[in-house]
Amino acid sequence: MEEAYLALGRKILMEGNEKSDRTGTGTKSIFGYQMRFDLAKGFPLLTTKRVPFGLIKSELLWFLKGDTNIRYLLQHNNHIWDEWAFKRYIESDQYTGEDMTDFGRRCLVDERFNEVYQRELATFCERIVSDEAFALQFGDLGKVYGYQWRHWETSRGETIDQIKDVIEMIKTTPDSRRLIVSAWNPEDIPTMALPPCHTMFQFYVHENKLSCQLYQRSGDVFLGIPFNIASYALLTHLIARETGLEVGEFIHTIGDAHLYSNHLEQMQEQLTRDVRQLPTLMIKEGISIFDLEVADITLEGYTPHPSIKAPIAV
Ligand code: UFP
Repeated sequence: MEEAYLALGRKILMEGNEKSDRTGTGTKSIFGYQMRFDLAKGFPLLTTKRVPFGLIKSELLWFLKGDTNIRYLLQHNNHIWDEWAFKRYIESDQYTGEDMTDFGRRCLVDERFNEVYQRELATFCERIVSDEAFALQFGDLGKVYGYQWRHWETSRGETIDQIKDVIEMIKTTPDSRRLIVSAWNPEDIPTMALPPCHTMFQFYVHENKLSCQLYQRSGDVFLGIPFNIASYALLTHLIARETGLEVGEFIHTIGDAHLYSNHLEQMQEQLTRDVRQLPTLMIKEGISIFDLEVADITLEGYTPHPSIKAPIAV
């Protein structure tokens, strides 16, 4: 199964179009790619490098709770969304520290700046956790995934809980071809810290098995995609459990699948490693999908190769 991911990395290295991008980093990219993972055969968390499953769990539970404030993530030691909230903070008139414009790129090339940036970011995160009012003002990322999944706003001023609705539809009309959750809300894009990358997903039920297909508009193949695969595999397990079904396939369809120019060597290194046995997912029985906590979800038999460090493009 992991082969499907490695084949994507190999293909981009060999055939990817050199393309400039929003972050100024530069990428190699291809357009339109699909991977299939049979979830009955194991949980698709990569073994050719360690992928931090704890972060994937807490982020997905955060989405499922409908939360959009990084405070919950920080309370679970999850820092994957920090930069997006920090960006909003430094652009506000309340930020009085050193100029942080373009921090994503500057911290890679300027060591002194990186130190100041790390200090400012750490102070920001500490304050989000300790100061609730500050968290309310600056911890919120706007109408990101959790908001669209659980509180989609209609023009009539009502809200749509897409996750509750899709669970109900899977139970009552499993043959439906409309089992869709969309995070892509054109009206809200301008207010979002990051327009959704995983834009919509659809479920399919056959022989008591639940499959899920994701359309991801943009995928950072080295850093983002390994997370996204595991996150949607976990979501498929959670929804299957909630609807009394077994797991089928997770099908990952990607629009712009890219490797950043400063991830090429890391991808090459990963491709030299041999694939190991996939882990098994364990979820505590008898707890609703909306009440699950990180400790209720565990992995058995995850013995990956060591992680490979790479800079994140913001
Ligand atoms: N990205 C992912 N997966 C995610 C996520 C972001 O790969 O779940 F949130 C990457 C894709 C891209 C960048 O490299 O983040 C988003 O930039 P853009 O909006 O310009 O596509």
